[in-house]
This record gives sequence, structure tokens and C-alpha cells, in this order.
Amino acid sequence: MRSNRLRRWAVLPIAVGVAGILAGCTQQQLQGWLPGSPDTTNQTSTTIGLWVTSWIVLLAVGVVTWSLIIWAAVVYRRRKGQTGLPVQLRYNLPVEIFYTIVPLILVVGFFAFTARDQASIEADPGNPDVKIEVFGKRWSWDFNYLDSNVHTAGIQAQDRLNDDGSIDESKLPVLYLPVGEKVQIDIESRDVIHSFWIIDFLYKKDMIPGKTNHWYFTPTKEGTYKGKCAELCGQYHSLMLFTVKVVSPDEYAAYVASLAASPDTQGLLGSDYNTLSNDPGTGPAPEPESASTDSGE
Ligand SMILES: [Cu+2]
Repeated sequence: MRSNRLRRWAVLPIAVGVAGILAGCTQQQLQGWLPGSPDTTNQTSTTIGLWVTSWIVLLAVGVVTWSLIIWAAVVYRRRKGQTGLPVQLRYNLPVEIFYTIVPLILVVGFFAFTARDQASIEADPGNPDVKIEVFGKRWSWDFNYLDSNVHTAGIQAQDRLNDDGSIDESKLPVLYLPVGEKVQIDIESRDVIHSFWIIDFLYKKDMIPGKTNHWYFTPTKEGTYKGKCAELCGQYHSLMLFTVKVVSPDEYAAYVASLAASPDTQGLLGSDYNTLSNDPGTGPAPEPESASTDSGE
């Protein structure tokens, strides 16, 4: 009875405190300093929610733990005239059950919420409006716009070209996406493992030679975003950069039409441009020209 009344009175200051803290927060703080914003794609709010909720729970655990440590250190500190070890306690069953069950609940909880959000982000909604194939290659990107049978072939970022030593961003490969339309991206590699990462979209996925990965999403905010390779892939990994432009469907159509009008960008750059000849599914490696080559390894 008494504890019920106590709980009721405890709720009010906590609610007021949380509301006050949230009211004073910037958007950047509210999303736990993640880049982008909740409305960048149809998936970013899910990712931000998982991130922020996890931090709130973990900080609460941290505050309780740190408080208990400090409390114990202060209350049970060695006082004047005390000698020897303090009374040693062990086998406190309630405490041991508590510190076994609570972390277990936390781990199961984090797992369940992560699995739920991951399943919703990875789900294939079907019937994409736009299908794009991305090839990672050392050290750039090829984009195939599959519905329109056009492509762009990227070149590695040109660094130290500007006077201040920075990268010339105007030369980066650009991926166009129409806002508000369902996009399917097929993710592939021409050589080694890369990772396709659009930073503000809060998503990245490995590009594995011989395997096609997928990403299904809807970009929901027009703008220019930065993309990069997120898997160390060799000497110029850090120059494996690209730009994403999320534009209106009309602008997107105009862009794709401009690619179709140029002989340089017509057709697709398929897996026949891969630099590995022994990918799974591509058949045996070509026979050596000379019959006298060593058979040894
Ligand atoms: Cu790479």
C-alpha cells in the first residue's frame, strides 16, 4: 500500500524531469548524434529509435551501478583507527540471483528489439519502382540503372587536387535516387570484399565477390549525401567515395534519360567486367596458353 503510494509520487517528478530534459534537446542530441535525420529514408527512424533507446537503458544501468559503487566506497570506507580487513560477506543468494537475472533480461531484450528492427529493415517489400545494381571495385563504384539499361562507371576519388589538399568532390561517382519511390539495390563486387555505405541512410552492407546482396528502402528526403566503402579493401580504400543525390522523380527521369542519350553510358556494365575469373558460378579458370606450364602449386 505504502510502496504503491510512493511509486505514484515518484512517477510525477520523473516524468517532469524527462520531459524537461527532452524539451531542451537539439535534434542532434535526440537522435544520439547519429548523422542524417529520422526522415532521410523509411528506415532511419527505426535505426535511430533502436540506438537511442539502447543508450537510455544502458545509461540507466550505468547510473545505478556507478551510484552503488560510489555509495559503497563512501559508506564503507576505512575509518580512523580501523585495522585489518572488514567483515567479508559471500553467498548472498538474493543479490546473486539479481545480478544474474537482470543482465540476462537486458541481453535478451536488446537481442529481441534488434532482431525485430533488423527483420523489418531487411524485408523485401516487393515490386520496386527502381532497380539499381551497384558494383564495388578497387577503388570506385559502377552503377547500373537496370530499368533503363544505362550505367555510370566511377573513378577513384582524386585527392590532393584542390589547392588545400582536399578531395575534388565534383569528380566523385554519383548515384541518383528518386524521392518517395521504392528502391531495390543489388550489391555486388568485382574483386574483393567492399561495403556499400550511405552514411546518412544509417545502413551499410558488404559487397562479396560471387554473391549478390540486396537493400530495399525508400529515400524520403531530397538532398545530397555522402557514400563510402566501409570495408578495408586495399591501398586506396579511403578514396572509394561516392555521392548520392536524392531528387524528385521528374529530375530522376531526366537524369536517366540523359544517360540513355549518351553512347558512353548506354547499356549495363555486367559481371563480365569483374577482375576475378574464379568467382563461384563463373566456371573454371581459363586454360593456360602454353601446354608446358608447371602443374605445381
Ligand atoms: Cu572498398
